[in-house]
Amino acid sequence: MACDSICVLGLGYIGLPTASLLATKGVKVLGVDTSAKAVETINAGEIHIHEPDLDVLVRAAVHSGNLKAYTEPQPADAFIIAVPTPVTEGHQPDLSYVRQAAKAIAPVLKPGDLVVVESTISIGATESVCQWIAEERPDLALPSRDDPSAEPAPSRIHVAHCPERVLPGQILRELVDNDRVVGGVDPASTAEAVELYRRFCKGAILSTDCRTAELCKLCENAFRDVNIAYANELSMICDEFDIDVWTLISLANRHPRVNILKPGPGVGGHCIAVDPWFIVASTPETARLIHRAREVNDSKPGHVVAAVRAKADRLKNPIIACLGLAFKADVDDLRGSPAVTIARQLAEEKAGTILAVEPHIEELPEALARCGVEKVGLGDALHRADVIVLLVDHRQFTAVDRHQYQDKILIDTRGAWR
Ligand code: SAJ
Repeated sequence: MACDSICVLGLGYIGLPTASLLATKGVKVLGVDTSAKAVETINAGEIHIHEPDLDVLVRAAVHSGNLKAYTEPQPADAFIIAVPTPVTEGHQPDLSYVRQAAKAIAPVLKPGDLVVVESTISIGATESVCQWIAEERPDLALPSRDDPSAEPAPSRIHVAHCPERVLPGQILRELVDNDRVVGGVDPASTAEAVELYRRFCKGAILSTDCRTAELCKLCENAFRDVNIAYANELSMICDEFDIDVWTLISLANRHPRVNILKPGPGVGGHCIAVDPWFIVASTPETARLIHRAREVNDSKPGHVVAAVRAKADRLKNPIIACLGLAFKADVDDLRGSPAVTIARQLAEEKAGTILAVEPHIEELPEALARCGVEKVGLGDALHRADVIVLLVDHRQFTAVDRHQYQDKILIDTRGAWR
């Protein structure tokens, strides 16, 4: 494929690193984001999100002249859609951003172009992208899964799914090193997309069809969710019998075929706690285990709140310090964080004076500030609190010597102070 220019839609945690990486490989990249502020920041060679080393990469990409950001899609040879796909309150996939992106690129598409969806999507959604484009551009021939051997028409475009798989905090390394799964709507689309990813991926590029690629991404995150649910359920069983779950798991994991994950305050972020719902929404009767695992993990913050209250309620005017608000260690991302849910619930239930320590953010989220949570530094929290709840294993917290705080009640939801 003669792919001289790539338009990346959505310059967030996936789109911006991908766009910058491609630009530093000499490809002309046209980044698109609906946020004018993000576009302005990127064009100044700066970043609007936090990810290790991303600032250096973006600066290099912009200064090379190969990356420029816009608020509207630009003509290119290939299009990568990396926009959010949240779930609604009722746990239904919300593909509206993907639909908007597909409709937005339709006017600038030309025969021979490639469209790749990297966003996590429901089974069948890559084919929906074809349909959304066809509605805008009846002059273009779209690939068909039902007729893969159809003769390529001169007006044909290619459409594929290549789900992103990178771990926040390690995005730049994983973007290059991870294996990628590429599923085209037809074999020609798969082949075109494989070529594109070969340009910057060192990992294997694995070809399949679009539906398999869609479910592959979903089942990876659901696998993780189910396994974390198992660990979380065990932790709740252990609490009933006064058994230390960390000791239990470390013993069980000495079995050659057992590898239990870590319990925690719940599962957060915008991937593992979200993607299993895509499977449940498509197959509500069949995806029973996946559904139940989601419920188990979602119940864990409430269990932690009850455990904190069981101790704090015995004290008069207790001061409770919540260490960490991010969804996992050493990131600044508070999206879907169980730690935020716990701090908020403790404050709303008036369990005591609630202090929160989060070294990665400047200001408390509005929802926490509104219910009276106080943001303090680590030293202040450790000094003032009667109850210290470790919610995130940020390196600043795991370095704390718990033996210095024997006179306080310590609740370690991450097993970091063992
Ligand atoms: N967690 C536990 N116990 C564990 C592991 C994780 O409680 O043993 C919790 C974390 O604290 C966090 C949540 O699970 O709240 C998710 O964290 P994570 O680090 O496991 O995963 P994410 O959400 O940051 O990234 C995942 C990755 N998927 C898999 O590992 C299968 C990543 O590769 C995906 O690209 C990403 O989702 C995504 O974008 O879908």
